[in-house]
Amino acid sequence: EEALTGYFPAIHAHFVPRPDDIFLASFPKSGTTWLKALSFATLNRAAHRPSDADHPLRRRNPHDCVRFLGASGADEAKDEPAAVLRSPRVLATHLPYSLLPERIREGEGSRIVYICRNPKDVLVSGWLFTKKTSAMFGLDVQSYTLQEVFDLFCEGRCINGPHWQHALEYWEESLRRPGKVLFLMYEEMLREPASSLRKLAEFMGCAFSEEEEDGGLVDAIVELCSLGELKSMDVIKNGSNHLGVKNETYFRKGVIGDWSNHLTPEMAEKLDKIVGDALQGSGLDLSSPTVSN
Ligand code: PAP
Repeated sequence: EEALTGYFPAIHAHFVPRPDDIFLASFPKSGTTWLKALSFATLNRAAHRPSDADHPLRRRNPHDCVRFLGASGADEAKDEPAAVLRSPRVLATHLPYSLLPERIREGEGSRIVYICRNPKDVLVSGWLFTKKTSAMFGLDVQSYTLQEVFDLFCEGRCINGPHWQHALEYWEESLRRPGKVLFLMYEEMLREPASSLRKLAEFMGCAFSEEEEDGGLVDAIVELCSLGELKSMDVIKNGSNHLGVKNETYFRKGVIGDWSNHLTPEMAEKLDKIVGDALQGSGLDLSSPTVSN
């Protein structure tokens, strides 16, 4: 814990959890932006109807509606301390479960929504994102090859890696404490967005009422948060975040299996084997993109 306090000073030293906090947890490039948009729109639907012309999601990147706590993003000790946010707070993290402060994991603990995605698509999405953002800052991207990124990813040498260990920790916790940890699959959400959103709302303690269902609210939120809709907004097309990264970089194709346009069959086979071996017996299967939970 002492070493971690030095490494992630904000989240470990300053953060005081509240019983009604909701954490959105993910390995980078697994659908974080989408999950942020969906949970924000759902929790704030009384104040902001999805049809509102000035809905915050029409004016801001979802990343600016739900902030990261800890390793990446605002420094809890300096700017925008989470303490000023109204309850229930929604905060996001890319940290592995085992590196979350004990205050979040132990006792009553906070509610955590984890979004998981097929690692081959995660890898390719991350490689393309890093190339694009590096080019924005004038860095040489020619030498940043997929082969090199692939080799490092397979060794688990990447931010928050290894991917499968990240997923497994949250998966096991979701089995142990299903009321506290919800495990969602990006691929399942793409296939069944409305039922996934209902599950998310219920878990967050704000299930949709019959009246809301009849009024088409679920579909309206799904539509507002869809890749196409968010991508078409001015703030996404023309804006940048506090790091100077263009908002549009967070929205690319958003499909299942784009890895096949980049990875060779041999690469896919190698990564599938590593992931399959690591997850054997866990009940979590990331080779096929579907999971029953
Ligand atoms: P982050 O870790 O930097 O926040 P994250 O949002 O987790 O990134 O992942 C980005 C991926 O989610 C991109 O996938 P792709 O590169 O394979 O296309 C992005 O396109 C996708 N994405 C972003 N917003 C949405 C959305 N509203 N619906 C579906 N997918 C989305």
